[in-house]
Amino acid sequence: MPDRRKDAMTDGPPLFRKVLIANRGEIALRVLRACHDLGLRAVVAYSDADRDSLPVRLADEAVCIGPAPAAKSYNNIPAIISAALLTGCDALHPGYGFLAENAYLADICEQVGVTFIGPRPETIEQMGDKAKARQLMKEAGVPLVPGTIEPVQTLGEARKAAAEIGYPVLVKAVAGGGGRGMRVAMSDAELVRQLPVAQAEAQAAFGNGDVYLERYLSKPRHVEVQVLADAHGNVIAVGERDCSVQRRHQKVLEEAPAPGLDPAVRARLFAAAVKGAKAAGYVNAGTLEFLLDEDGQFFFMEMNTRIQVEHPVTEIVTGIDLVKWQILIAAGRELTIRQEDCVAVGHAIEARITAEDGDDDFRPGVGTVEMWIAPGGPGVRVDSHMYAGYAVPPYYDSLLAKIIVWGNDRDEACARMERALTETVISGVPRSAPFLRRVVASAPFRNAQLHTGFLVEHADELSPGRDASENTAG
Ligand code: MV4
Repeated sequence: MPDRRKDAMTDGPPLFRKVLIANRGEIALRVLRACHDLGLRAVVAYSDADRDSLPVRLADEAVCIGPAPAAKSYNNIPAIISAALLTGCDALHPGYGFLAENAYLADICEQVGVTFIGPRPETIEQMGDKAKARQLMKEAGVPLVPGTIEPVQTLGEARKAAAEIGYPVLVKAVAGGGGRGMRVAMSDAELVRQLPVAQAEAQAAFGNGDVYLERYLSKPRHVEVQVLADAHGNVIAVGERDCSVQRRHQKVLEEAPAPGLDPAVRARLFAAAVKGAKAAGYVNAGTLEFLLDEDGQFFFMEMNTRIQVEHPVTEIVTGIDLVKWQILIAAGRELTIRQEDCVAVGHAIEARITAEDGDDDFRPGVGTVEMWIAPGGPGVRVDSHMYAGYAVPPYYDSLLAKIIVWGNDRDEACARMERALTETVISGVPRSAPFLRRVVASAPFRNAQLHTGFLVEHADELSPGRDASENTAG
């Protein structure tokens, strides 16, 4: 039996001796698979709660980094660095969440001779400060939502700025994020009332009362662009994703390409993303988030300096293995993919299955998975660390599985997603799959009437008991 780890990627300088995977769940498994595809050995760092997990079982080595609470394990920088050094790792992949966007971890890695598989610490820091990121993109000529760059201090200042921007305006907390601390003002009179409320709210929530103003876009789409940038100055826009179907700022369904996007708008979006990433001196995989309005105008929101949960939809339509490229780029390899190669073929959709009851306001639940029948067949990929008998730990996010489907066109992808979600059986823990199936089967989703308020707007028609054909076991 030949060792698949010997023959892969033997051209060019050696990649890494061993990679530490400082994460858990499906993304730890995804990174492990990329390592194995590249012929690399990997060590999974795990907490007490994940001792029996699938990534630990499939890893070449595993090392315990502490007790179940993330603060003592997955967010514990000294424990993670020690694990890397003790196991002889010369690279570290942070996955997403936890320390993935922690500039300090990236910095320490550099200092102890472990390659951080991600951007430089300075880039992480810069993009982590949303005001700095906006300033940088503005200077680079990437469009921002019309508004103030600097915080507005006084009511007089705010009214003057709002009159220039044009109503409705959105008051946003400088220190905010995830939609917290936003207030809409439809008119000057409303701004007079809302500004002090927004400032007080921001002060209470973030310990910083600074707010700024933007034109309020009424039904924007969330469209983000995946970029890859190597250490030699090559930057490409791999593809865009539409992630408008969100619930309380948590993405629920993502797809690629963005339905109905005018090719000319896509070309401008890609050019803006490449320009922004170049201006940031970006290296590795990253994502620029934009709001897209109804007339095809787009505006930069923020840049994520990590691999994202929804990266597979881009992989599926482009055939580009993004996690593999993260590792190759970190090892100093030059991109061999050119911009012209980044063409979406067909359509991909991802559904996030969580241990939350989609029929009961996404009530989270813990417990042990009794039965898990994964969907399959043509055009179906499942990224999951779940197995029958798996105990869902209460300490971390409740993502159980990502179901990703491909179709020749969006209709076929939707039909396959409906099939996949119908085949899916998860028992023992609450799950969101039946709700997702209703969303995918709904007329507004089929018609791609996507915007960030989609689930709120259609809440009634997506509530349970409206779908006679539902598989109650699933
Ligand atoms: C907006 C907006 C409309 N107009 N900005 C919410 C999270 C934050 N990062 C940006 N957000 C929004 N900013 C202007 N000028 C609407 C949202 C928004 C949203 C954005 C992306 C994904 C889901 C969302 C859900 C509600 C509101």
